[in-house]
Amino acid sequence: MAAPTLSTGSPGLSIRRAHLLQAIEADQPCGDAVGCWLADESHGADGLLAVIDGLGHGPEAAQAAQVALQTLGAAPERPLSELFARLDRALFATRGAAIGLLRIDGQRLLHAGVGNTRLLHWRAQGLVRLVSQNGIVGGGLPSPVVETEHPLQAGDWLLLFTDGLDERVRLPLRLPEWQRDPATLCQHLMQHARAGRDDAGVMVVQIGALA
Ligand SMILES: [Mn+2]
Repeated sequence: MAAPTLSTGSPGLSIRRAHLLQAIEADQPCGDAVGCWLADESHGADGLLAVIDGLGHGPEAAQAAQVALQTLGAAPERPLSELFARLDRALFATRGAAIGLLRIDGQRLLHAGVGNTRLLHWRAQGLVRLVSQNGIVGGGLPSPVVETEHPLQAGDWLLLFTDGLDERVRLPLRLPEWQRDPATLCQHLMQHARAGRDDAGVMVVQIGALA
């Protein structure tokens, strides 16, 4: 598990994040993956977040997830629709994947998702589910890939996870320990929302105000 990181230093929003991946078989690679590429690691929250579920599980799912990570990492600044086109081409030779992407751009949150990944925008007013389109990245995209825009502000959380976790998870309150250490929210979700026999992956992102 990676330690959460804190970025500060420019006008706008700050980001702290943590993630947790769990393969169903301890001796197998995990077919789920998450990625985060910030425009400037030391300044603010602007950047790209990804959650990836290589279809099925085991080495072939893990390979699809790694190809997706490499493809996103090569040009994370590109528009979400272009990233999905690149991903669909790159994953054609693999088993394919479900992928959800979030772009943080100032106080705008852009979302596009294809396949069965889950993205929750947790605000003071409650949980907002960002809906993905049906399809398999690498198996022909929906046309068009739909991008939606949402306001983002300090105090929001973003929860990105695969279908190894149940998106009906209830989060009635924010525990102080989650605010102190987002990794504890990853652990909570893994313990309380694990669903079925599948790999599971979750990344939590805490949006704050830059000092
Ligand atoms: Mn899955």
